[in-house]
Amino acid sequence: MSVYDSEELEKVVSSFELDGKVVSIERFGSGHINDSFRVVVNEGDKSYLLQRINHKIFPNVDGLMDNIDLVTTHLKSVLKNEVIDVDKHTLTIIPTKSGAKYQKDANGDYWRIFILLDGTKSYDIVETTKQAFAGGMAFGRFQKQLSTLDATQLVEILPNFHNIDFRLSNLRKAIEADRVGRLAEVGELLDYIFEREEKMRRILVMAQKGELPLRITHNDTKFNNVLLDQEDNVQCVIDLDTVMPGYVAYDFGDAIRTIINAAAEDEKDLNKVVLNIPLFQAYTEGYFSEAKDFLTEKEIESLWYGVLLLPYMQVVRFLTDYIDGDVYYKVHYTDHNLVRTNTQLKLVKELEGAEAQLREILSQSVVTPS
Ligand code: GN1
Ligand code: MG
Repeated sequence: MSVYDSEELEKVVSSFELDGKVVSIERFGSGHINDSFRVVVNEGDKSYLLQRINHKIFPNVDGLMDNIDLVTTHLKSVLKNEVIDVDKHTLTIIPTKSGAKYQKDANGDYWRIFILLDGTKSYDIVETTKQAFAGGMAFGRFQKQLSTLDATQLVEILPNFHNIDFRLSNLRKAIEADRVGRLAEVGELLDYIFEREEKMRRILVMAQKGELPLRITHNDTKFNNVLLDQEDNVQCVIDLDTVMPGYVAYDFGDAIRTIINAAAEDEKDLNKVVLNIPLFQAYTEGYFSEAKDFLTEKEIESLWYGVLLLPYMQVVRFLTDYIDGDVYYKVHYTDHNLVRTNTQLKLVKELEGAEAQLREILSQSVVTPS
């Protein structure tokens, strides 16, 4: 993780248009990609979220910020008919003093600031069915609100992001190169992954047949990317870096991956990686309460494939990064990516074991009004 001294950070912050004098700047959040800081000012009722954009991963910073601007402007225009304080329900970009959406510093790093929504809660592990239901509503509503934005205006900021063929091809390249000599440790995992290759291509196959509409999706629907208010009602969807055209099943599956797992994404004790099925049901009901009207039958059919695919895709991605020598995700200890791989793999196995039960809940939730 990069280290910054406070002078550097203050200098960066001073190029933005903030309401008040900066009192403190502290590390914030648990993202694997960008570096985040909370900036507190001495006036007004706002704090700010300062982020260093990881431009190795997002080389098109202009496209990235233009996407977020388009999306948040659209969401605000929809929200203004529904809520009083629009800025509490979607991200707000704070421009620099010269009116830009980000600031480049002398080291070539890119920085941006959003309003930080104080008084909200986010969860790495979901605790109650109320939270899970709210998460389902949040992402269902997000997709619904963006269904009226022209998808061709958005840049495909990370091409092939959820394309499993692309992810498996990257894994094969990593295996071939074996850059840091870790391949010997991962043999059995590879058998497991490649045995499931065809099964995990179902969404791609449906899409290739023209059965799935391309919509604007979030593409990083981890549960901690939903902010809930103090009473655990939906407040705001955050982390809009990967918003781009995609299939709804990807968002559904990635959310379920974090909701249904009773343990953390990187839990070392695999006995703790078990399914919390009531949370699955609650999320699904929350999601359908918002999304039922616009989803097609084929999209509804694809949701289950997303549930299996997204944890599997994380297995492939974490393992690729482990073999490559940890060049993509932040890691907090040597084997972190391997631990993440094993945790997600255990989750895929659990999901496969509960397939009949989970699919039954899915089809019940779509017909039951919530
Ligand atoms: C990364 O930004 P963050 O940490 O929420 C990753 C996601 C993964 C996630 C796994 C741009 O998200 O795709 O699902 O880690 N983001 C990118 O926790 O690769
Ligand atoms: Mg992210």
